[in-house]
Amino acid sequence: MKYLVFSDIHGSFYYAKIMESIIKKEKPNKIILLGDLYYHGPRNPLPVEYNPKEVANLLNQYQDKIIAIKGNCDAEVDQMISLFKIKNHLKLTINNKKVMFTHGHKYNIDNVPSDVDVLVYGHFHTCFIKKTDDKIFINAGSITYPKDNTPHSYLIIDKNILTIKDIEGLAIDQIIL
Ligand SMILES: [Mn+2]
Repeated sequence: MKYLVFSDIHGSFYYAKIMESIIKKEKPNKIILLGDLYYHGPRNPLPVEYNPKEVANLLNQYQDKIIAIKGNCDAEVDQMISLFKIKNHLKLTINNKKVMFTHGHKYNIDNVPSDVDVLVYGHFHTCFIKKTDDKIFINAGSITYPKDNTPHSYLIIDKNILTIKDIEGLAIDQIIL
């Protein structure tokens, strides 16, 4: 299985189109969206080509591949315009490791859910891979609004190899489960 993981699009049609070009190049089996799909949020400036409706139209074309997770900026109306379900969390088992996908505003490196080996999230707009004694934390970053000099980023999960890449396709960090 190959997954592409994107987070925090925040309504930028410009970066949604870049995301689509990455999808066409990488040909994943599934696309995991870690939340904050359409609304820019009151803490952010308006993103490049802010157009939530066009972002929804683009995402809806991939409805069969998308697994979406709810972010703190995602409202009830966002589910209404989406042809895919927006859920609270996703749990997968990869190479016998329990991997949980969540937005990150509730569960993150400072509030770790029990019974999880790997926690994958977004929300903070900074990509990283951090390993502790018994857990792994991965932030996919934000495709639209990276912070703290991190790149516009996403995560590729190809079998048990997890790679953070920038939008040029350059590998930033990698971990093998
Ligand atoms: Mn968020």
